[in-house]
Amino acid sequence: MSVLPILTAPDPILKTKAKRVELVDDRIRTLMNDMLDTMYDAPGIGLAAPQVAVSERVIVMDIGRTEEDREPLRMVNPEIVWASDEDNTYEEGCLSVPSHYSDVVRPKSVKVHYLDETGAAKEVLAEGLLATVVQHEMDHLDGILFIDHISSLKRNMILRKLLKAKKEALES
Ligand code: GNR
Ligand code: NI
Repeated sequence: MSVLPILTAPDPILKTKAKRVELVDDRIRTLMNDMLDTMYDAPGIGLAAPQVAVSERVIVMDIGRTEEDREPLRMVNPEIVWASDEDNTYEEGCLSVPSHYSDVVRPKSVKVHYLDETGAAKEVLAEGLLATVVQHEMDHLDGILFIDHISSLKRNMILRKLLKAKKEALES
């Protein structure tokens, strides 16, 4: 049970392609549980390991609406094996891009292959909000943020503001 610090952009770790996990062991299971603690604390509906400074292909999600019916999803080495032709637009945010939101267009549904916390191979058809979130989290594993899907004008404006906020936090 640990809430970990969340990196914010700009940060080189958030731009780095994460490494595949070779073995789903206690270290990975502890990482996933700490990521869930961090995600619920934030609060957020998804979190990727690079956001907590671990450059490995691990993501967690929970799109449950209440604290009572939590349904955590833990995925290791996720891969999209099918994506719908139909797209969907969703206003995205990111714990690593605090206070900024933008419409992002992505496939409406995706089939994702992954390893669960026991190392077993699984497949899930993600639709609706889960489709958006799983693609957002998988982007993090490739060093991609939602702002990389919007216009460079808007992206650079957001990055300038985040950098300024970081500098001011250092000075104070
Ligand atoms: O908590 C989050 N909400 C969210 C809303 C719309 C699209 C994607 C997300 S994921 C985000 C948490 C996060 O930054 N995960 O990487
Ligand atoms: Ni994010």
